[in-house]
Amino acid sequence: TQLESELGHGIATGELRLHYQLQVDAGGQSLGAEALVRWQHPQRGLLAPAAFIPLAEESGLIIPLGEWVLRETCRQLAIWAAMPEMRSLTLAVNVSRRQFRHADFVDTLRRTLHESGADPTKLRLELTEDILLEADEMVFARVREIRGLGVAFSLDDFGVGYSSLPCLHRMPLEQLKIDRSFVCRLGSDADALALVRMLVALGAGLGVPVIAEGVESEVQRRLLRAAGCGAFQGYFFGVPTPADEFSPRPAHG
Ligand code: G
Ligand code: G
Ligand code: MN
Ligand code: NA
Repeated sequence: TQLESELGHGIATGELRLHYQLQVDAGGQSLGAEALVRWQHPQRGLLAPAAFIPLAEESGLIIPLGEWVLRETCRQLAIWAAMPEMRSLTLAVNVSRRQFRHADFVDTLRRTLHESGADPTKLRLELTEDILLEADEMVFARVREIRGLGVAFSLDDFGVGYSSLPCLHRMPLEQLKIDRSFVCRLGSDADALALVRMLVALGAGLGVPVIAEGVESEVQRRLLRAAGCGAFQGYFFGVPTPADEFSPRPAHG
C-alpha cells in the first residue's frame, strides 16, 4: 500500500519522533518515563501509533521501526546520564510480540546498548500479555538473557489478558502496568476498585511492584494509592512530550 511505502521511507529518512510520559511514585517523586513513538508525516502531520503500528506489524516494518525506537531511547538515556536531575530516571520502551520474537532482537539490543553507552539498568522493556500467552522456552530463555544484560521488564496492559496468569511467576518482571481500562472506571464503578485491589494483591504476591497507567484525576490517584498501588502514569502527572519539553517535575505532585 501507499502508506506502507511511505512508512518505510519515513523510518529511513528520520520522520519518527519519540514522546516521553512521566512516571511518578506515591510521594510524587519522578521514577522515569515511557517512550511513545509518533510519525511526523510530511502531509498528514503528527500521527499517533494507532495510525501506523498495526500496519508496521503486518508489513514487518515494525523491525526497523523498533530498532530506531531502541536506538533513540538509548541515545536519550545517555544524554540524561549527563544531567544531574535526569540521571536516575528509567526509560521504558514498548516491544511488540513480533519484534521480541525476531531472530536478531537480543543482538540488536546488545549492540545498541554498547554503541550508545546507555546504562542497561535504566532501560525497561514493556511486553504485552500476548507474548506470555504463547510463552515457549524460547521466550523464557530470551527474557533471561536480556535480564542478564541488566535490562528490566515491565508487563504492559496487565489484567486484560488473564490467561497469562499461569506464566507470570516464570517471568523476571520488575513492574506490572495496570491497564488504563481499569483506571478510567475508578470512581464511577465499584467493580473497578475491586479489580484494581486484586491486581495490586497479585503483584504483591509475586513480589512485583505495580504501576497504574491512564491516571487522569486526583480522585483516581487517591483510590489507587489507597488500594496499595505505588506508582502512577497518566495525563494528571504529564502528557507525552518531546524530550526538549520533558520535565521530571510532575504537573500535580
Ligand atoms: O502513544 P499512545 O499514545 O497512542 O500509544 C498507543 C499504543 O501504541 C500503545 O499501546 C503503545 O504500546 C503503542 N506504542 C507506542 N510506541 C510504540 C513503540 O515504539 N513500539 C511499539 N511496538 N508500540 C508502541
Ligand atoms: O503502551 P500503552 O498502550 O499502554 O501506551 C500508553 C497509551 O496511553 C498512549 O497512547 C498514551 O498516549 C495513552 N495515555 C497516557 N496517559 C493517558 C491518560 O491519562 N489517559 C488516556 N486516556 N490515555 C493516556
Ligand atoms: Mn506501554
Ligand atoms: Na498499556
